[in-house]
Amino acid sequence: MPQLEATSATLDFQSPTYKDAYSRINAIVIEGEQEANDNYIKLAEMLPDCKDELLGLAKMELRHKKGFQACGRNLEVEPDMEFAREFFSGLHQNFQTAAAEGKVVTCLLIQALIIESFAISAYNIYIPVADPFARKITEGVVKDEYSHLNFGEKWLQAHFEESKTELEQANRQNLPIVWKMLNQVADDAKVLEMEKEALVEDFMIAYGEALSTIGFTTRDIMRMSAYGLAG
Ligand code: Y39
Ligand code: FE
Ligand code: FE
Ligand code: FE
Repeated sequence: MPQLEATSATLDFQSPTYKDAYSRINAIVIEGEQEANDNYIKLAEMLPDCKDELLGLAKMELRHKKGFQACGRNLEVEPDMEFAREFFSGLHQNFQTAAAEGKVVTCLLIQALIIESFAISAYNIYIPVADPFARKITEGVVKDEYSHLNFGEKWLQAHFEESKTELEQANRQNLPIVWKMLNQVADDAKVLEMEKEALVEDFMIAYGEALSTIGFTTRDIMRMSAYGLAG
């Protein structure tokens, strides 16, 4: 049987179990998009040369947020925003601290590499199992997320030598938080038929490719990817 048919036959988007899991996943995505908006506005202040481009990315994130709010309303799900704020608090705190210290490289790693790679993996894995309304919205959103990742890659590639040490340190500090977040969301994701193994794999492909584009060697990437994996 084709996989898409098998999938839609087993998922009931109106079941209490689905809607309960969706109330947290949908909230995570809404909160993530709002924080991405805030982060690109902050980055626009930190990188005046790229101000217009970054404010453009910030605007896209607000559109994404509105799209995902519509997905929740469509299923008559109330997003659990308190859960979502707690979910993002580690990366949020680290971004705020880095911004206050003027550490633009760390801010770019957190938002434009880590969070964007997380978004790309989650959205690509969600699309085939989403309800038809959310699928349409998410297909439009994921295209934008590649352009956000691309912004970070281009900037960090152009400043690789002077950014390398800070990137390694920021990776070491923030990658373990991502594994923690993935573990925290794994059970709810499974209810939506999104497998944790697939999320991890797609995240590492997007993030590893970005590190390679920026200038890290395969050996560097292997070493950097190992942080927090055990936890
Ligand atoms: O750049 C962006 O738009 C990123 C903020 C959005 C974050 C998406 C985080 C998705 C995690 C969902 C986990 C579901 C299994
Ligand atoms: Fe987005
Ligand atoms: Fe984005
Ligand atoms: Fe790329």
